[in-house]
Amino acid sequence: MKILFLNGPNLNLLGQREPGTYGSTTLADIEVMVREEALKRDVEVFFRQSNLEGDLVTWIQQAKGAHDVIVINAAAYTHTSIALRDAIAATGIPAAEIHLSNVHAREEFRHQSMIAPVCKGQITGFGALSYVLGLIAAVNIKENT
Ligand code: CA2
Repeated sequence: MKILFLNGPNLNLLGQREPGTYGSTTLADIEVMVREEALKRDVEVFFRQSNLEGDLVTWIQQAKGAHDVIVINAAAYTHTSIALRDAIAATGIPAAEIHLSNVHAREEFRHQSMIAPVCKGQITGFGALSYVLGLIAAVNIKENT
């Protein structure tokens, strides 16, 4: 089973700024946590981050035939990107949306997700644990599709 984790803009800054909102764990630390869990489940994990919308679109397109499930923290593009939504819908690869913070407890503009309707579900507000929960959800999605 191959699971692709996609990370959007500014998530490369995790652990360096705004620890009150996003915690003090870096994206590299989160990747280690996810890989430890993946090992227990005999799952292959691929981690990517970009600040560019087009990179994320390309990786979603390339996942077709290469990965079983996408776990995506699209960061701010969650709330704006029809391109990401169209890419997920077009490839037909099952996807799980994840967030570190609880987007529904924050500013109104974060309550709307462009990608939620084309994802299997949303995990939001559990900090770094959202990524591990995303892995568990992805395994479950794969086993049930
Ligand atoms: O809670 C999440 O995971 C978000 O996807 C994070 C995005 C935000 O735009 C979404 O509404 C919710 C922001 C990622 C930016 O990450 C930073 C990390 C450290 C310092 C500054 C930003």
